[in-house]
Amino acid sequence: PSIKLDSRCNQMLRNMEASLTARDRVGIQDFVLLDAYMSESAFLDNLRKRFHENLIYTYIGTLLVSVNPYKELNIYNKKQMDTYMGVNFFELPPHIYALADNVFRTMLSEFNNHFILISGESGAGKTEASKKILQFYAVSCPSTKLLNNVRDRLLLSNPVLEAFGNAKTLKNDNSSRFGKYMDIQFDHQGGAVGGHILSYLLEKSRVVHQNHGERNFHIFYQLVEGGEEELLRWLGLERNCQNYSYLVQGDCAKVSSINDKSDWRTVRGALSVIHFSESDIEDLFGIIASVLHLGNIKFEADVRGYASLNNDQEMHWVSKLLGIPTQVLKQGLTHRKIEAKTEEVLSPFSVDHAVYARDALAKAIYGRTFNWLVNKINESLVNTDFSRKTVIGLLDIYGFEVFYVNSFEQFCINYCNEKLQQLFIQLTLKSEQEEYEMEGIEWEPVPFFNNKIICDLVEEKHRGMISLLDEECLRPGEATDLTFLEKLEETIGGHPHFVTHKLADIKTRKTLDRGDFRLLHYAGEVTYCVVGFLDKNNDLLYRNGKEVMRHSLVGLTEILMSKEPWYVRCIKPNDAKQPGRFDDVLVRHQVKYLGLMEHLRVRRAGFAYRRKYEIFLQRYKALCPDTWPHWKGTAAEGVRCLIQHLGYKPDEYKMGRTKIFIRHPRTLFATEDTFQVCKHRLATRIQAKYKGY
Ligand code: AD9
Ligand code: MG
Repeated sequence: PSIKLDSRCNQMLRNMEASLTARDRVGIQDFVLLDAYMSESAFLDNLRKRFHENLIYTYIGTLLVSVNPYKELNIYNKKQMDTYMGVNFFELPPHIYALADNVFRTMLSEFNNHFILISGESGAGKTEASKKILQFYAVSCPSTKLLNNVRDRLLLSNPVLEAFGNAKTLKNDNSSRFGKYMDIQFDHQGGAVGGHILSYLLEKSRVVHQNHGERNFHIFYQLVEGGEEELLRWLGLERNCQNYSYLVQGDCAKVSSINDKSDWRTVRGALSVIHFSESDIEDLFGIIASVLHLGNIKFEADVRGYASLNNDQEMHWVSKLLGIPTQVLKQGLTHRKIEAKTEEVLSPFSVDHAVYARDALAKAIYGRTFNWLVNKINESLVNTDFSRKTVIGLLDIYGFEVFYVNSFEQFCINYCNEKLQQLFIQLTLKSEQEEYEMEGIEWEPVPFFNNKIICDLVEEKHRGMISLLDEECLRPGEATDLTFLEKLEETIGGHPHFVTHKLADIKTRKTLDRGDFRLLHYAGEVTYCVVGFLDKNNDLLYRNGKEVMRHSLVGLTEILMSKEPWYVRCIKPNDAKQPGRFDDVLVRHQVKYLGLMEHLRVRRAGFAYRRKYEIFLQRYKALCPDTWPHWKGTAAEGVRCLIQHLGYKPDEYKMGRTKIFIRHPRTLFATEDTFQVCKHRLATRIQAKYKGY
């Protein structure tokens, strides 16, 4: 017998060793489950280990950390979706499908609204993550013919919006150049019945200018490369991107990772599915082509130095495609109309002015077309049935970015990210800790950097950068980009997160050019060149009314605050867009500014679940003979009685003033499983009882 025992012990030891080696190799799948206090280096080690094993997902509780693999992994297929459908969150390895499924089932059981906030810097994988979630719902939701129509339109809105709103940048070959918030609406059985998309701040300047190594929006190249012969003839286009000045400024019309021809076919097919008639499609590409023709219009100085035009061919196409008489177009591009008391006077443009007017027209046309496109998609997703629905919102905006030269566009994008970080902080680090305090739960506060100070610097009324910029825009003729910079210096020069050349040496020991300012964002330092700020802001003011940037973002924050949040934090492993490369310095920096360590600390010390006593008791009271069917005392006493009956151990939960706090999700899952069994038994018993009737 002792020999037997020995060999069994050896076997057990071998098993333990194997599992330890496996854990050593693949790391742990939920940071919260690590027993020891975790250092940043240990956090990084775990991420790196998993990354090299192609395990790109790791949890911090219910938050999903995703590291961009920069290669296709065989984990996004129907079989995987089936595996994750309806399974408890922590039973399987971390996956974006597990998160999507958990959100979906929580929505169904609690009948409330949710949103998934996907964040991370440019190229970290946000857009891919949002597409994976949408694909999961498309496959996992109940399907009928009607629902399938909605599903197809939801799915196909993606390639269309990406074609018109994404472009190759230095950071990402498919970079989102607009912010997108999408609501998917579900009926009470979980069928996807409709949707709605909000778009934010499209980077229109890209239509007329691209930095070296970058492209214009994909759709232009798709049309020129993939458009049918007949269509191109009708639009007056040649099949050569090099012929169009708006397409070649970045000197990289061809990108190896992009197939414009096949993308064209996808977009063309998708447009038909989302209710675009043939005439809509003709109009749409007529306008896109007109932008290309506009870009080729050149001006020469006449004898008096004013702009003159002699591009008859281009003018002909623009006026044909936009339906504007050539004369009117010509005049509009070379003259300004000044309204005097009784008459209109035409004042001629210089060549520079005319180029400016041409570009402004191209940007305006494209911007409006994009809005029209979003509206059309929304019309096709609208649900006219007024019965109550719940929604899952998906937020995928452009990520934080720093280029060699950063302008107004980066200022807007980075401010957007600053706001989202603030929302994350408010909902997780701040309110979570405040809730423990309010509920009287013993709590050691976890310190964190609150970026509210930077949000305020940008958006504060009267003193914030946006207010100051708006004010300068209201002094036409007098104000310039440089007077704006001076005003910033005067008003916020002393702010710890703002630096101009005067103070650069003292504050950061790095010099700055006269026309630059630097912001110390939560995610890092960015130096902005002030040139163009007034113009671009004017354009926003003109388009959507005053304070558009702050309004649209405040509106978004409100939309999100009313829903239950879930998080995907995307990490970019290297700057070279290469598979298998994990740059420690780069990842460490992201782990830091994304607040992942703080989140982990709050999560580890805190409680994964909390429920109001009344709700908890109502749902689970059938599991204890003393609370079923009616509990006479207070809800808190009822819950105490119930969990004692269920055998909760003292360190698994805490009783707050109004809520029960449960440390690990698995405790709640076990209770929920028992409840499901109990419900099933009850239903069977009732069925048996009434069988005879
Ligand atoms: V930006 O802020 O819009 O510039 P995103 O959206 O964060 O950025 P995106 O999702 O577009 O980045 O990912 C960039 C590229 O990384 C993709 O085009 C893919 O080539 C690659 N990627 C990202 N996620 C995955 C993935 N889960 N599997 C494989 C991926 N490749
Ligand atoms: Mg994106």
